[in-house]
Amino acid sequence: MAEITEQLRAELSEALRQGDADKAEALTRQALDGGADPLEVIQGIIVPALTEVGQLFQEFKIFLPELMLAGEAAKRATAILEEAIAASGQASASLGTVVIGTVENDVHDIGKNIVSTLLSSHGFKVVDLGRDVAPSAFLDAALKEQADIVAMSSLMTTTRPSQRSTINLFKEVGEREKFKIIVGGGSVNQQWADEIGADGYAADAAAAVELCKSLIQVS
Ligand code: B12
Repeated sequence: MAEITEQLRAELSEALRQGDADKAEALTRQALDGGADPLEVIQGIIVPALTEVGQLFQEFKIFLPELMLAGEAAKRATAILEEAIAASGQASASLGTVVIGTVENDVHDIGKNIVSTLLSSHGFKVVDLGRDVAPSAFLDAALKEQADIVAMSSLMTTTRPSQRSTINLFKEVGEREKFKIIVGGGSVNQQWADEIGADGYAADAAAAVELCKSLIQVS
């Protein structure tokens, strides 16, 4: 994989911060054409740029319109990178089924989409329920799809309690032991995962793949 030039790195970061979706898309294509590793573009450029945007938003240095533009630019860029990841993935036998979604009342789906794509490209069957997914919808899908793993993303401290409610619902109906339940997203950490009785937590998409493999004992 080719190194991403400093100039391209700086220009793409700036396009994302500015919320210039056309430029972000063009620069992402340029990076891929130059042989960049799509995951490195995500982890090394897009995540840090969005973290910075989030920080500026929190400090009232930018406002919702700018946040939305940056989100849209990042979404366009990651869609291209996800395509590249999907195209490079080997279509092997399914390692297992993962039902994934962003929890109720939370519309952040950029990170969840990256996790979905990477799991698919590593041989998992992924059933992506989208965003704003109610606890009952996770349960219904897990049963219907005979999932091995249920994966919940949450980006806000205000929505992460929904991960707990979902796990509790699985318990209430006596279905908790059938599934491995994992959590992730910007508002989540290992401590939270332990507190709510999840089977695992991972900080990024590559770690999520390793976690899923370890949970269903694939080496
Ligand atoms: C882009 C963005 C938006 C976009 C989302 C676009 C989209 N389609 O996703 C828009 C503009 C819509 C948005 C809206 C809002 N946002 Co916003 N947003 C962000 C921002 C800047 C980036 C999020 C992101 O995409 N990061 C990049 C991805 C790649 O990272 P990630 O999601 O963490 O995913 C990685 C890992 O966590 C992991 N992962 C993710 N999911 C999972 C799942 C599993 C199972 C596993 C194992 C791993 C895993 O893998 C991923 C890849 O490595 C964050 C800032 C931040 N620091 O996160 C704020 C942020 C999340 N938003 C915030 C807020 C407040 C809002 C709004 C309420 C603003 C408003 N006043 O309306 C609304 C919420 C609307 C709603 N009901 O959900 C706050 C939340 C604060 C809190 N309470 O915790 C943040 C933290 C900004 C801040 N610092 O204040 N937002």
